[in-house]
Amino acid sequence: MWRKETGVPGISNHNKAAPLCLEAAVSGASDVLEKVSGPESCSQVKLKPAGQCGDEEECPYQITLPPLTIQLPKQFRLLEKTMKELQSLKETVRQLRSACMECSQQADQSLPKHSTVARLKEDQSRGDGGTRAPKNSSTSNDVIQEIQTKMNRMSISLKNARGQITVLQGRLDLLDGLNLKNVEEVVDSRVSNITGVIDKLSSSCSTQCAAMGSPQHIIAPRDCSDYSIMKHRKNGVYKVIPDPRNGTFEVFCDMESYGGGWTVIQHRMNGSVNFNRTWADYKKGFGNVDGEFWLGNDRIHLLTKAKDMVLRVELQDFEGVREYAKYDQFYVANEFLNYRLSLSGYSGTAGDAMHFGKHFNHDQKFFTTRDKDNDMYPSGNCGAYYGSGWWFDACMSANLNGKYYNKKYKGKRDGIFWSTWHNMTTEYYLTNYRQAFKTVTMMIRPKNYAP
Ligand SMILES: [Ca+2]
Repeated sequence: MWRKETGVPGISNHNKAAPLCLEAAVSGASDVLEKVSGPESCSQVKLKPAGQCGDEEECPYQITLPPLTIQLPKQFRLLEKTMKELQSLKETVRQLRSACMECSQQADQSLPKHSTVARLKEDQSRGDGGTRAPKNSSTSNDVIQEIQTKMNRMSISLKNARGQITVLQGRLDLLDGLNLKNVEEVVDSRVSNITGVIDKLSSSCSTQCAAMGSPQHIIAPRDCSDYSIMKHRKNGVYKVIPDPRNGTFEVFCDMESYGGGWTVIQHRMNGSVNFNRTWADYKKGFGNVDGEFWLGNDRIHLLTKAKDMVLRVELQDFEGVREYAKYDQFYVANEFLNYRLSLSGYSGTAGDAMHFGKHFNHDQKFFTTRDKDNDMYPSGNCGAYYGSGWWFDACMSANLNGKYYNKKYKGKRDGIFWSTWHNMTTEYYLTNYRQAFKTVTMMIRPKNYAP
């Protein structure tokens, strides 16, 4: 129920003649307004004089009326609500109209002029402007349709792009899943194998070329085994030419031990030569080939690429004990591949110290010197620590280029080392004495050599 204490708007101005006004307002609308104050409220009506009577028989009186309460039916409230809704609807229509006008203006501006002009011309040429909707409206409809089409196209492109992104994301996830280290290892070993094959091919080619170019058909001795075949049976220094393009150099040949034909690539016998050397020294070689020496990584590479080579390591301690380790395959890659070592097929008595286990394996390792760290030890340089150039892992189970000790020693194991030597297990602690070796020899011979 809607109540009004002081009257209905539009009525309050006529408070002085309330009954009259009520009558006026009620006339024709008696079903809307209802006077609720009963007859007894009339007794509260007070009338008192308000001044002297005038000359024209009129006397001023003041009339006081009781408060008026009017109850209106709920339909009246609905009416007001409807009015409000109508008002808001009107406002919405107005806003829509203005928005529509703005929109069509923008579309006209953004569209290429020729298309609008063309469409207008088209409309004019049809001559049906009069019977159709006004031209402006038709044009704006077209514009809206065109925008719609463009938006559809953009939405499709967007959907396609999203699809492509999803596919790419999938591929990225796959790549993430691959262990990069495994990939590196596979690539490394493939490169190493390929390099080996290329080296062999290039070597056999250059040998053939040299043989064909020479009228006497004399093949230059590529290593000591060629001298052995030519019946040279004496140990000593010989000139070899493993690759005609790289010239000759001197090597020491062991023609007497184990069938002869051995090209010596390293020898230790008295500690007269310092083996704690730089990359350049190990590359070029140092010492004297008829004394202590390292033949040089470039030369070792040339010798092992010319033929499939076998390596024999000879060790002798200060008690005169001799042991050996033989490897059926021995190859040293070029400098570009950091003279990577390939070594397999062990036999012998000294034990396979070059493949000590999963964590100490010198096969497929790069050469490291104190000034060039290619080892597998991330927080330091094994070459610098052990004062040697070698195919270090992280770091070693064998190191034939370590320091030369004249007798057993204590402390850092930086001497000549072969971890599988028969009594090596007794020197686990730093307080123990370490094995020292009197002589070490590394020598190679072609795998198919027949003495
Ligand atoms: Ca390192």
